Amino acid sequence: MKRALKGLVIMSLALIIGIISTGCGDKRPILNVYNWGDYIDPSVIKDFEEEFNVKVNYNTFATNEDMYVSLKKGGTSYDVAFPSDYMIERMIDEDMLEKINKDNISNLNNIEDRFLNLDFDPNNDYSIPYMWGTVGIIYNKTMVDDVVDSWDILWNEKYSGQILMLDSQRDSIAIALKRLNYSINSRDEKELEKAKEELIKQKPLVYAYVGDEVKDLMVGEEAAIAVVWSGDAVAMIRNNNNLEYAIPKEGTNLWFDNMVIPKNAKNKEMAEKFINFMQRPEIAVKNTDYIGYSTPNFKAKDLLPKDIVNSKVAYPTNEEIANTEIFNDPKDIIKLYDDIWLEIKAQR
Ligand code: N2P
Repeated sequence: MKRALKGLVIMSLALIIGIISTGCGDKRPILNVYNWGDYIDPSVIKDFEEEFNVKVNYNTFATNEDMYVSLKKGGTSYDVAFPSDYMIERMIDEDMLEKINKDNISNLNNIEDRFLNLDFDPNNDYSIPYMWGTVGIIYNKTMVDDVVDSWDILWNEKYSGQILMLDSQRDSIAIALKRLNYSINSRDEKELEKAKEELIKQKPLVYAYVGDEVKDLMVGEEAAIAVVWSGDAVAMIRNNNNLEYAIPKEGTNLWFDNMVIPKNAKNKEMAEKFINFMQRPEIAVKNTDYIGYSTPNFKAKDLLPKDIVNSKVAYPTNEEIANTEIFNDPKDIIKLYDDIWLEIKAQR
């Protein structure tokens, strides 16, 4: 009797372990995707899972630097990630990316030429465009009575406690550099030091350094001015028409977020299917419409409502982005950037 009971316990345990290890009977292959927060229409993940009979494990990050650190640490091996230009450059240099077989990305034909073969990945061997945009200032017209055409407004004491900055080292340092009329890719220690001092000086005026929360704070009129990525500005203006977006006259950053396959990906074939899926016109439209960001996909653009395509925030003219710079990887001076950021964040 005792023996029979023991056998039963062992058998049930084995069964339970079996069920847990196969994910409650879920035999679908897994695709691990690592993207920015608020950067996809969740129904697109479902659509992909259903069509390809795969389970998508979806995780998010807030900045390129966070994404880089977690990929370097290993832990989860991701099949698809969404870094920006300068971070792609770095990841290629550090041999962190798989080459993409472009024969499997037929929807690359839907991408406008100006988003292809950019310096950070000259043949798109490692990355396929997802979204693009600018960095600018969003402000509430009922709370700001100055003309917003310069980064200076972020240092205006009149708005003390009502200013939101991006919790992103590269973007914040770039703003301070631009305001001083330096390049956002400055490698000059003195220039970088000055940018740091300016951000430290500004800190008492700053309500908070924020990520995706910026949208709720600005829509809810809890702050007057914020530094944002253009797509978030589109999303915010949709929900509060007191808000307006401006690209400062000193110039700004023009950025490109692409999809990549990290080196230790376990499901490269499915990763390429996912990347290609994301650039199907109707899928790109879903994402663009949901998140507010700008698509590089001209076939998707044709399907978008006219007011979005004509939005100067999402689709600025060449003239409006003439005074922009694309980030480069700081390479050997990355530690200087990291140290500057740590020092700024440590200030009270
Ligand atoms: C979305 C983040 C957008 C990424 N929350 C800008 N590069």
